[in-house]
Amino acid sequence: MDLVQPMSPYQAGLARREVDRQGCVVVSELFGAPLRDAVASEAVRLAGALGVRRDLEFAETGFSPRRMCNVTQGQIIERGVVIPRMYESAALLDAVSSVVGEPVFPCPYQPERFVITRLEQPGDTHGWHWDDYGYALVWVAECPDPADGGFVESIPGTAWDKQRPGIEQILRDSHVHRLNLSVGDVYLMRTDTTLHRVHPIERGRRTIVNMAFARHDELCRSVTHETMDALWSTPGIG
Ligand SMILES: O=C(O)CCC(=O)C(=O)O
Ligand SMILES: [Fe+2]
Repeated sequence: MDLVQPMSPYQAGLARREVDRQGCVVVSELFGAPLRDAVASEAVRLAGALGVRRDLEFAETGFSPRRMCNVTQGQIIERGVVIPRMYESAALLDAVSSVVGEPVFPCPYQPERFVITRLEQPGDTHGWHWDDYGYALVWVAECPDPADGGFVESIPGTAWDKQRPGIEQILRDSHVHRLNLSVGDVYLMRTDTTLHRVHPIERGRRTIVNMAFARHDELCRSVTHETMDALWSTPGIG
């Protein structure tokens, strides 16, 4: 079985237009259902076994809340098989590159390469933020019905000033796009210039794998990682 089923140039062009328009697009058709099931099962297993509860706010993102349980890249390498193998796949990099219309690369900062996040209590949310690198591919392993939250909200074409994030102002001035998701979906987001959050859940459980990819100019540029380092730090150490 091929791990990745590339899109035709026409489909990739449509998907790219969606990324330009709303910052993200569902690209589940790039992967067969057995592969998406395997990634989902591993994420659910690792979140259950290793997830660490977080309840944080960051000045760099206007004190938006992060209420969640998560699993680090190091833990996934140690105890996972499918997720690290997928991330290493050249076919995956090619598929993402063909959709976004530029080459993408494994994230130079290893801890940000792939992480698992679980929202599991009413009010849990991955609050408004930008990511440190250009693109994320997010695999949805568990997700409540959109009526119970857990959908993604996005504002593309926005820049992250870590000293003055100005999120309230952006929210006042912008149209907020909404991406409803179902179990088994995979979506792609332009994460460095899209302000985004996961709408708080009211019930149910939402578990995802986030795989991050860098743009060419991010490979040598110095990038700081304050929010990611704090959000996935080792309890008692970070
Ligand atoms: O949970 C999601 O769908 C998005 C997660 C996210 O934005 C992140 O991990 O940076
Ligand atoms: Fe993000």
